[in-house]
Amino acid sequence: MKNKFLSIFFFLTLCATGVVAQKQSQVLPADLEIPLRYGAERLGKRQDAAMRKFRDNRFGAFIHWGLYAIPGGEWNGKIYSGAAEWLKAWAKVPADEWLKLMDQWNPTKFNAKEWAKMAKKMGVKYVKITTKHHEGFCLWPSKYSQYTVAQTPYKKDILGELVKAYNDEGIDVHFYFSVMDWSNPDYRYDIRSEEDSVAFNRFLTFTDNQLKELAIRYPTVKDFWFDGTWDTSIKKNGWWTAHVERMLKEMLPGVTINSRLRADDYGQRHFDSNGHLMGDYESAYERRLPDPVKDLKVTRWDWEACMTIPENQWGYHKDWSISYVKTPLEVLERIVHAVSMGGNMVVNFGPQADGDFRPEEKELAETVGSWMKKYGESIYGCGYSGLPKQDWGYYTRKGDEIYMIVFNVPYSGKLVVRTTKGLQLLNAIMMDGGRELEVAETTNNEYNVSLPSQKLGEPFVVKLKVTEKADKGNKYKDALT
Ligand code: FHN
Repeated sequence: MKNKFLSIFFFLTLCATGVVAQKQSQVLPADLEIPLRYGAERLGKRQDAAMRKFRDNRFGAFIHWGLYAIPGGEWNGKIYSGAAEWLKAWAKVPADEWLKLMDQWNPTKFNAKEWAKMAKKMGVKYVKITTKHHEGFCLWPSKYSQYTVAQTPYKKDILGELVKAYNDEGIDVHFYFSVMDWSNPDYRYDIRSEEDSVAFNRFLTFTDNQLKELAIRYPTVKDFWFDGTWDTSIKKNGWWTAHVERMLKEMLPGVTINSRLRADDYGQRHFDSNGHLMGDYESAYERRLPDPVKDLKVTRWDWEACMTIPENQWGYHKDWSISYVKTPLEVLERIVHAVSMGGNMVVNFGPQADGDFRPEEKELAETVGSWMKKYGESIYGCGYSGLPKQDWGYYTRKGDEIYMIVFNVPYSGKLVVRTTKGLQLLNAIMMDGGRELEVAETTNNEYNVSLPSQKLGEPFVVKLKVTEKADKGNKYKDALT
């Protein structure tokens, strides 16, 4: 298994950068479509209430918490700069030795209610929790594995406590689940023999059992976010990914599932061989975002991006000085960028082994949270505006209200708004304080919004009231919902 880590990591990077997914999003003409048994379950965006809630939430937090938080990127005195949750691979630690970390799992500062309060204050509408990462350690007492919280000094069902605490604060819970499992000897990277096939089928049954267990134990879960699904073994078993999507949707009506789970009959991932999105939303934008001018095609489907605060640390790493760490402002800009293109954004947190969060993460949660408190109206329930991007920042939109989220104030103090044909700007108001701004139409479909002369400080929002006369052929109009 070990010697495969490197190639897996390269492939994983391709998946993470979305190269694999993006290449496959060219839709074939209907008469040339290839018949598929395990392709997309549906064409176009899902429009039911659960999906609308997923979309309207827009802003979420990711929690990567597992045994890797204990060494925090250091093994036998050496600091590894790769992602902390991959330390087992970087330091070539055998599975049985790695899993001995369970004896040290005792997060005495863990307080689910405090975590939920922090999330609420940050303004996130949902939290994605790693139920099980690649290492195989389960945050719930799974009866199908010996590597769970129940077998640690801590003993308690962490996942159960978190689901309850977040739900009590009105926050949706999504489950991250890694199919690839380094603790299970039946896992295979490829199927090359009858023995591989038998072992891998046992593994798929084990995975089904764990998924059913999660769905039964925690029925309020709103979403399953699959990871560790890039190996040839899984691509050769596209039927299984389609089966999992159906199984979970039958067990939990309304549940949403990410595209990363899926492979079709020919092993195509995210988008099937006919170019149709599989699962309910595209999930390949990891630590990067679509270009706001060139990549507008993403507004045709639902999508969710996720990002780390340092360059590439998901689990807790004790030394953040090894890479660039984004400022709260940079994180905020990425959230706004995603929403402006009709996507969701999930910001990752890697709690410490003692159950507390590092100071940088607490500070970020505070700063982003106070901005959301003032301007969250321009994020939640908002999406793509249909207007061409301008240098001052990003637009988001909810019906006849367009929000200008301003990151760069031009020297002129005037914000250019170029509208699409038929869309008329009625007024412009500073969201903070409610002051009406002067609007001058400069040429057809172009306006200048004059900012007040006082210093503006943090990114701020101008709310535009617009009216749309008729659809004048805006090709992304469908994306406005
Ligand atoms: O290998 C994982 C990584 O540790 C992390 O969980 C991210 C989150 O999107 N997913 C994988 C890489 O794509």
